[in-house]
Amino acid sequence: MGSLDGYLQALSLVAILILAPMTIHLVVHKDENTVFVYVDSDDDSDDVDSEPSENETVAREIPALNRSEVARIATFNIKVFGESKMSKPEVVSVLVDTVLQYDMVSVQEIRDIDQTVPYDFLEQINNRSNNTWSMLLSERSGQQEDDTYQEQYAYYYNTTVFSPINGSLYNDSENDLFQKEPYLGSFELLNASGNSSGFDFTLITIHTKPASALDEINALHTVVQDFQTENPQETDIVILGDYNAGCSYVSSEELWQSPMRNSNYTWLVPDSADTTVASADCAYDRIVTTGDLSGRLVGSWGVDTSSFSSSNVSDHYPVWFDLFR
Ligand SMILES: [Ca+2]
Ligand SMILES: [Ca+2]
Ligand SMILES: [Ca+2]
Repeated sequence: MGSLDGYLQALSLVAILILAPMTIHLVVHKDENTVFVYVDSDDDSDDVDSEPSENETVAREIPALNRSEVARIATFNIKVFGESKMSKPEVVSVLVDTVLQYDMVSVQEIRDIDQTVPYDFLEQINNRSNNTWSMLLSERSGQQEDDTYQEQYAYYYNTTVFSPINGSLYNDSENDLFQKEPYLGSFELLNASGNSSGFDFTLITIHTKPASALDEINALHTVVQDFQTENPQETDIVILGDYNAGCSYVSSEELWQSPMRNSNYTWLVPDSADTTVASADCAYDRIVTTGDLSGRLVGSWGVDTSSFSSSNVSDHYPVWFDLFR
């Protein structure tokens, strides 16, 4: 690890993906210190016109924006976030400081049978923030008989940046696609004056079961389709979380066969990324969007390796991306 880890950290990247079969290249623009995921189609046979396809690759320069010009959203698996971790002030302090780097944090792996930890954590965040934070908190996910254990998901958000619309667990009762069904949260983005920006969007967060990671990643496409069937007016969707999309669980080749790699989706975190605190390079945590979120997707993203380095805090780093505010 090390070199690529730090290297990706310093860079920004946008991928607009197209239909398989295809190959992926990392292109370094030395001047801009910018990396794009660049996608080539190997199959031009269906193209009626011989010109380079308009949708072949849509990589773009990422504008340099001040932090105040963007809303920054992270996904963060806080390993076994329960009473034990919450009782360690030094760990909680790091977690609070980490969350306050962002305007919203989608948290996975809250594991507290009493369900008090997410509220205690919110209180700690508000004790240290100049702004008021709130959360959308899921029911305990994983309630079906074969689901073996339960976790809660939460979206912690700065109320001066986001206004909640609603949240609900995906209804997994019919097909039982997930061990821990994903949690959908819809928000409105506020502008710097605290008024509506006119942009609303839906987050879908997931913590896949490692042994079923590929099946559950593929099933996220079904979740998106179901959501869009019920909400045809909402096209701005971000699917983020601990996909377990790497190392021994899922290969890059398998991901390229996934319906989540169809042309409707943008993958911000490439298969070569490392989102884990341990030395192995594993791209477990991912952020995928539908298109460019009505033009709100900036393209800047990163793996937050600077907030902590101890596995006492988590075995995952936060991974973040920006919206134009
Ligand atoms: Ca299930
Ligand atoms: Ca929208
Ligand atoms: Ca690592």
